[in-house]
Amino acid sequence: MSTVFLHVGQCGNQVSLPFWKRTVRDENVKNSRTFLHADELQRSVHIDSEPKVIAKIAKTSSVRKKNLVCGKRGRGTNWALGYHGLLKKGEDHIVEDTMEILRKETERCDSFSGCVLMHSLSGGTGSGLGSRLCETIRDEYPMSHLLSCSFAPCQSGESPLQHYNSLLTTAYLNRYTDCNILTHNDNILERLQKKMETVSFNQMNENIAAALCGVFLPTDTLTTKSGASIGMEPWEMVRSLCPNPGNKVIQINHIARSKLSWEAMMGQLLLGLHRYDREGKPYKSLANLIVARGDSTDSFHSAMKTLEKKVKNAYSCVPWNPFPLDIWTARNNLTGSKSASLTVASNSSSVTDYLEFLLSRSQTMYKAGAYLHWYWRYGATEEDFNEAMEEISSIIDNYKEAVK
Ligand SMILES: Nc1nc2c(ncn2[C@@H]2O[C@H](COP(=O)(O)OP(=O)(O)OP(=O)(O)O)[C@@H](O)[C@H]2O)c(=O)[nH]1
Ligand SMILES: [Mg+2]
Repeated sequence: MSTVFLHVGQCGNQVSLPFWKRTVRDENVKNSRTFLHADELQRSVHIDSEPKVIAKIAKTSSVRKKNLVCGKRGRGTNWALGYHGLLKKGEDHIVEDTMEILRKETERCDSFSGCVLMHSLSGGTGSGLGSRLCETIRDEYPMSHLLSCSFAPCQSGESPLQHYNSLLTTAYLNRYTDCNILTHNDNILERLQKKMETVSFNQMNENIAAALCGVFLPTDTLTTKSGASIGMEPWEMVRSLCPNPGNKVIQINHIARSKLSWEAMMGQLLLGLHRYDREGKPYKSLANLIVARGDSTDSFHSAMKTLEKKVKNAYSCVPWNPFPLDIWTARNNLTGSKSASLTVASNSSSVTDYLEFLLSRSQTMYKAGAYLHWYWRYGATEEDFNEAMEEISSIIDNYKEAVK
C-alpha cells in the first residue's frame, strides 16, 4: 500500500526536508516501498508558487526532479489568490501540473492508498492552493484516503489576513479530507523556547518532523508476520482516531529521550500537555494513539499496564469509546537522534479553543469589512466566507456534542 505526499508552499516544503531525511533512513520504509520507490526516490510532489524553496528541495538527491511544480511569484498571504491562481497571467497551470504528476505517481504504485498533504493554514499558497488541491484530489480519487498536516500561525499575528486564510482552509479540510493533523506553531515555539533563546524555522521543523514520523513510520504492531511493512500507519491512525466523521482534527505530542524509563518519559510528555480550558474544565479526548519507538526489549506493553490509568486520566477519555487508547510499538527509533520516543496523537475537544478564536476574529473583521477587497479582487465570494463560518461552527458543535 503506497502513500503519495504533497508538500505545498514554503512551510509544507520546509517541513518536508527533515521529514524525508528521517523517513529515507528507515529500513522498513526502504524494504516495503510504501513511501519510497524501488530506486529509493520519494513518493512526494513538491509544489510552490515561487521558486526559492523549490530550488532548495531540488538539491535533495531522493526527490524526483520531475515532481517539482513551481510558479513565478508567491500568493501574497491571500487564500483567494492561492485558490484561484493568477488566471490572467497564465499561471493557472500549477493545479493541472500537480494533478498530472500525481496521476503518474499513483500509476507507479502497486496499490495506491492515499495522499498526505502538508501546508500552512495562513500562507497564500499553503492555504488557498492547499484547499484547491484537497478539493480536486477528493474529486478525482474519491475512494482513496486523504490526510492533511496543517500548520497554524502564531496567534500573536504575522499577517492581518491569517485568520481569514486559516478559517477558509480549515473549512475546506473538514469538507474534503479524512483527517487533519493540526500543528500550532505557537506550541512548538513555546516548547523550544524553554530550551533555547532564539528559535529558527529549521529547529521547529525538526521537532515537527519527529512528531509526524512518530505516527507515520512503520511500526512492529502493524507489520505482517513475514516481517514486511504494508505502510498502513497513516490510515490505521485515521481509522483508530476518527470514530465520527464530524470529529477529525488530530493533535500530536511527541517526546524523545535516551536513558529514561517509559514511565519517566510518559510523565514528561503529560507535563507538557494542555489539559484544561480557560475555565479550568478538562478537555476531553475521543480517541488516542500512543506510539512507542525504541522498544528494543518489548517492555512498553508491560509499562502501559501501570501507565494506562494515568494516561486515560490526563487525556480525560470520553466514556462512550470502549477503546480510547490504541498502542503501537517499534523496536527501532528513527524519529530523531535519541534512542526512544513516545508520540501521542489525540482527537481532543481542546481544538475548539482555537476554532472559536478563529471564528470570532474572522467574524469581527468580516463585519467591519476589513481586508475583504483583497479577497474579492482574486475571485473569492461572500458565499465562501459564509460557508466557511458555518463549517467551523459545525465542527465546534460536533466536538461539544461528542464530549457532552
Ligand atoms: N513550522 C513552520 N512554519 C512555517 C515555515 N515557513 C512558514 N511558516 C509559517 O507559515 C505561514 C506562512 O506560510 P508560508 O508557507 O510561508 O506561505 P506560502 O504557502 O508559501 O504562501 P505565499 O508565500 O503567501 O504564497 C506563517 O504562519 C509562518 O509562520 C516553516 O518552515 N515551518
Ligand atoms: Mg511562499
